[in-house]
Amino acid sequence: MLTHAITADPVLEFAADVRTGLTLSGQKELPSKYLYDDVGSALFEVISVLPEYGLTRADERLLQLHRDEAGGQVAGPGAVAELGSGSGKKTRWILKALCRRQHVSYFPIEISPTALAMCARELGDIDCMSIVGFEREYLDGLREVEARRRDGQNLLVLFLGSTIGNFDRPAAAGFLRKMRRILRPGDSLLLGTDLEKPIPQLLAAYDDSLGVTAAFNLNLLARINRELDADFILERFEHDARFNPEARSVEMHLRSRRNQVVTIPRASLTISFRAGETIWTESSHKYGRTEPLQIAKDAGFFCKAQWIDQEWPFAENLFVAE
Ligand code: AVJ
Repeated sequence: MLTHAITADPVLEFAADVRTGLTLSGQKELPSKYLYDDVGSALFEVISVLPEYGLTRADERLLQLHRDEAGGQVAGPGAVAELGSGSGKKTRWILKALCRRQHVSYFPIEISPTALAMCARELGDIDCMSIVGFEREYLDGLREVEARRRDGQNLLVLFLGSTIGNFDRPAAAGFLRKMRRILRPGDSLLLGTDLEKPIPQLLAAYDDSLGVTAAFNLNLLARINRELDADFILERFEHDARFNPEARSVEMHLRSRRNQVVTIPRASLTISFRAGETIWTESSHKYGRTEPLQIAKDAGFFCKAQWIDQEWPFAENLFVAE
């Protein structure tokens, strides 16, 4: 796979973001994208097969069932861009369906080089498909894909697994508007959105009995130790998953078990935590069934189809740029 990587120093950027997030005057926070280093990406792969976390299985079931209709959007020689390709496992169904009819250019866009490599390994054997990976933020990557696509080539954007749920509602709407401006009329977007469900079920999905999600969350502190020479003692923090009823999101926090001071040399930072104080590390917003349709409409898409999984309420939305 050909890969276009970013040139800026990722460790410096990480240090700057850690500094900004941990010196906020109110709630401390860290950007959720940093959960996905090699260890975090591997832990998420485990989360996706846990009994409590039905989200990935629902996504996969819907993609498998509706791959032909989803792929049918891309007539003629096609291009597929995937935002946050992860392991590439569930994309396989769609790509194979498309490749039966035509040559496909597949452009995974990922900030994690490991995930990109995993995805190339997983999907590299599909005939009639070329892969060019972009180690970029989503919209930057999409702009590059847009610049490279040939005239007359239809583009299908995949944004699966309810990754959009990591944005709050206004940011999700803004993201779809920006995406729409990069696309051409007739291009399509397959968007996976996790739906609202009973709170105990949601909390179990983000605080599983094996402790994998806790490890996934705590790994962010371990990563700061590894990459920024910090001295977080992991036992002094605990995983906390809670439902925020106003935002309708599940939030992950890391709670300090005691008063303590931590130093992060490569971010030039010494930071104190009060007992019970938390670092907010991720939000996963849950949607009502028609909410994604409204957000997409406001951004300039029309809805071609929506498929819902009955076992684990989750919606796969097929939108077309107007
Ligand atoms: C990969 C962002 C969809 O929010 O459900 C899983 C990440 N965090 N368990 C999600 C996650 C905790 C996941 N997404």
